[in-house]
Amino acid sequence: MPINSIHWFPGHMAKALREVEAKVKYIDVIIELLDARAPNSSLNPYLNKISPQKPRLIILAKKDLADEKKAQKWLRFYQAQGYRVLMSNLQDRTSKKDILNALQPLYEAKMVKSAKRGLKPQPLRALIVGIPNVGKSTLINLLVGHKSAKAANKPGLTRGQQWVKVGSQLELIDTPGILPANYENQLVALRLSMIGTIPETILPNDRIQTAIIDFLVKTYPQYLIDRYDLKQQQLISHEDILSGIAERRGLLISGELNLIEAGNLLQKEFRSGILGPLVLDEIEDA
Ligand SMILES: Nc1nc2c(ncn2[C@@H]2O[C@H](COP(=O)(O)OP(=O)(O)OP(=O)(O)O)[C@@H](O)[C@H]2O)c(=O)[nH]1
Ligand SMILES: [Mg+2]
Repeated sequence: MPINSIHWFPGHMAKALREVEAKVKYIDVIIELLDARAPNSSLNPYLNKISPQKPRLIILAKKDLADEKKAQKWLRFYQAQGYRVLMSNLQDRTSKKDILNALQPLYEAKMVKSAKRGLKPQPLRALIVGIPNVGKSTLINLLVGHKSAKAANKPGLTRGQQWVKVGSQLELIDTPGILPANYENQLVALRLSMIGTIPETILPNDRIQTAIIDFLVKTYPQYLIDRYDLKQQQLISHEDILSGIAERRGLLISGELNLIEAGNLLQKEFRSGILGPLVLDEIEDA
């Protein structure tokens, strides 16, 4: 299947953005999640258009799977644009403290504003947004934990938006804003497919696996050599690489090396991070 047959629905994008836009009115800060392995590809460029003025905390999630040096370049890139930026492993409970610390100055600014108007301190209100599978629910669980009670519906807000309390200083809208990925950009769609952040059906597996092999050979050849005991000279052809993997793992079909299974295995291990930490987007792509 040619890559330009990727399904693309501008209508979905418009609807999702309208939903986020409706929530943005009630919040003080947008927490935007990006995948640290694809800090450019996992960005939804239209978010900026609907809320250019809202303070934004960008979290580069899945830090544990990312090539730290390259991800740090992206962190500095977004910082230079004036955003607060953090890199986190959302599965690590200690990340919560860093996130709350990053929001603290915004809370304090809100407190000062409330005090000037003679009001009691109000919690900072945040909306978590990001493309599918980037870690939005994991972040909500990290912040809210198990003990936290749901805040009551607040009268005065249209349709009684549900808020969840995080201590006394922060409240989250309990449903995160799901932003469509920018599938219309073919390179973006390919990279998100490689890390498994967009649905399996967008691109066929052999197309994804070809891209994974090309990327590894070019950027992280040692990962292939180390994980599958390949020789440098095997990295020249895809068939040699897949044959080497099938041989090493005993993947056979009717007595022959099963290259399809070898490709599937590589894809699975690439996504899980077993091969090693990596970043797909080069800073020059920005
Ligand atoms: N290694 C790693 N995995 C993570 C991290 N954060 C989330 N995940 C995993 O990524 C997967 C997707 O996480 P979710 O929190 O369900 O993502 P989501 O954005 O809520 O996804 P949708 O609800 O489908 O939009 C899950 O398997 C999480 O366990 C992280 O920092 N590191
Ligand atoms: Mg979710």
